[in-house]
Amino acid sequence: MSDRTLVLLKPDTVERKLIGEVVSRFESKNLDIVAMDLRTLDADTLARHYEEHVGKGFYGELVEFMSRGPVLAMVVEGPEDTWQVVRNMMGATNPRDAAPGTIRGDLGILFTENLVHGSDSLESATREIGIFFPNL
Ligand code: RTP
Ligand code: MG
Repeated sequence: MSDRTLVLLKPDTVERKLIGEVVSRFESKNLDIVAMDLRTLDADTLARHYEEHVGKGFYGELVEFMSRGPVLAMVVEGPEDTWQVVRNMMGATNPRDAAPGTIRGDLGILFTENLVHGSDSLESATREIGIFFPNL
């Protein structure tokens, strides 16, 4: 059974012209990209997407960063546990702690500017795909 997860290439990835580099990693892993959209996120969309973080100390900084330019939203599909496969490829939240070979470990340094988002469970994937691609 194939299953899907939501990936966002964050504004730093777009600004640094790393879209090709990051998309290439997912393609090399033999994951399918089944939807893709470049868009600038507003505060309402971010509050829905990051609902578990609304009100936390870092939330303001997170919204400022995530809305400062376009993100590339994608739905990525694989044979099983795709959200886990993608999270493993992303590496730890703080790029400083992320292992070499991961997207964050190879490409990032700063905590907030960590290049990618991937859903953290099957339930999150379903919920987040509904926010970004309601017609899928
Ligand atoms: P994401 O949701 O963006 O894929 O990242 P994640 O699951 O690895 O990490 P999460 O805990 O969901 O945090 C969301 C984003 O908020 C920023 N953050 N800052 N200063 C802090 O303590 C802090 N904690 C989280 C990061 O940019 C993280 O990606
Ligand atoms: Mg998260």
